[in-house]
Amino acid sequence: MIPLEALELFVIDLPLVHPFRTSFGEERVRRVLLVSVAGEGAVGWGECVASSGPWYSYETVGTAFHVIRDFIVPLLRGARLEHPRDFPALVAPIRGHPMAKAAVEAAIWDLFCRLRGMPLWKEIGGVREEVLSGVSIGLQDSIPELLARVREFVGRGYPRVKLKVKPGWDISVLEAVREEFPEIELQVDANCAYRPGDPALPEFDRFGLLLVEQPFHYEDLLEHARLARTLSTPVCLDESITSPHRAREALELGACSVINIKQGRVGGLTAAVEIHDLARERGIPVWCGGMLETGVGRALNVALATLPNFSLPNDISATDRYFREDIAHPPFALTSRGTIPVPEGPGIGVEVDGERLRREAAATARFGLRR
Ligand code: NPQ
Ligand code: MG
Repeated sequence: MIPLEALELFVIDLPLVHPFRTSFGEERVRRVLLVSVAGEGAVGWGECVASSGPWYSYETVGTAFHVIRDFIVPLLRGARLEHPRDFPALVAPIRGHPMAKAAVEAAIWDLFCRLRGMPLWKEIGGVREEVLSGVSIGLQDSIPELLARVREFVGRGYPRVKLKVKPGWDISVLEAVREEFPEIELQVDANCAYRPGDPALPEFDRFGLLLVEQPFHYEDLLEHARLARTLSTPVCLDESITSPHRAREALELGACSVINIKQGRVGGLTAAVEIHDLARERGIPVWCGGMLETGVGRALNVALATLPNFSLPNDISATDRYFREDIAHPPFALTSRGTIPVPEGPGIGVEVDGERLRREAAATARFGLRR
């Protein structure tokens, strides 16, 4: 049985090295919620991928704090878990709130693996010791500024670039990027910014893109299916895939031919692996998305992306693409092969700077888990 003795929550604000802008807003500081679960002298860590506001999804740092404190902790008190995979059933009575659940599940996976002296990536059946890296570049004020950013990241060795697009910031941008970089692996992410019938959509086929990510509203699987039938560029879903159930629906409808997997968005690592397996059975490639994670969440993404069907480059960049000083150590760095190496240590393989967390946290809470 997994020894569950105490759960702690920490909210911390980490300044980003560069503002990150999407079709739903701009972030200059990453407000993060970290979860630790302690037992038998070991501590496991999880990061909640919710952000400060309900823009990417309805969850926020505030709602996740509330749901963990008032609903997940009471279910966890005295709970008997043989394996982290038993956690989703325990929290199933709570409807929704996948990011809150995922953060606690992640801390339990890390604790479980650390107690066994086992790296997490091996425990879930990973097959590689480095994962393909990629960089996501936010919306910019002008095309010259965007080109300078692409130049910078290509120069640092990123083998794949993802551009944020929205109506009015799409075709002219792609023409300019393709003119200077005719060969780089390129893909676009609209974060739901388009309406069906937008004249830019069929134009995406001119640019040799790896995929187009989440063009339409997150609830609209049918319009994605319609687009997927007419576009030769693969359609990938992100925001729409909120569970294994929804992934099955999307694949059945032909709404996508690629899936972006984020363990937080789908309710945890167990659900993420389930979606990976389902996609694999159907010949659908997957890749790991990013949520501006600290080293805690980044390490979990790296472990997840070692699974066999993660065959496209991931939104897993080096630590210094986002933060000057991470809360977890050592930082992740890019290899000359355009990959991120998988840490060797037990659990997620990074160590959290607990002293700094306690010193700088904007909020903390501690809960005993024994009956
Ligand atoms: C995506 N991420 O794939 C997301 C969206 C995103 C790396 O492109 C704060 C917290 C700001 C989470 C901005 C990337 C965010 C965020 C964008 C997630 O759609
Ligand atoms: Mg996305």
